[in-house]
Amino acid sequence: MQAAMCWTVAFCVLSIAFFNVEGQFLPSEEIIEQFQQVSCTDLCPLYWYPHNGNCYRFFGVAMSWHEAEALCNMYGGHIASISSSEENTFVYHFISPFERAWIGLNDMYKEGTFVWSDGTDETFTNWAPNQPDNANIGEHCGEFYNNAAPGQWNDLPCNQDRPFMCKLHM
Ligand SMILES: [Ca+2]
Ligand SMILES: [Ca+2]
Repeated sequence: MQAAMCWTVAFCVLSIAFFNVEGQFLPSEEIIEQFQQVSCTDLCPLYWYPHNGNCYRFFGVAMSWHEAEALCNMYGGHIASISSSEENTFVYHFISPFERAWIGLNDMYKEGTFVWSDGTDETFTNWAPNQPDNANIGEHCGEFYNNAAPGQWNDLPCNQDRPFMCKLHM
């Protein structure tokens, strides 16, 4: 995947690097400037990490699920959805140093019916043992659980503060 991304970047660079619209060779400063402005569909915005056609950005500042979702919305994305074991491993790689972090899964609209905030079908789940349990006054937002269940999920009150990963569908 990394190699594919590099080839994509290389193609984008080459498409603008050698000649401008008048057919003149561009000096390196202009190449760099135009590269920063170029829009290639497989490239992610600055500070966003590409993976399997999507872009991801981890935010280490803890906030409520709704605040996190609103921040992701500002960038045109959502709290990361996870649709496969492979994607779960990828996202957890960024999150694991923080131990617990929000995911986009929630059942705030209908108790027990979990949906992803970005509309992804719930085809993959990775709940920790005995979760989701909707404990106490109710838990409606999903998170990566603690290190007792690495990479597995728990439902939690949405007003708790957690770091999170945003995801852009490209
Ligand atoms: Ca619930
Ligand atoms: Ca729970």
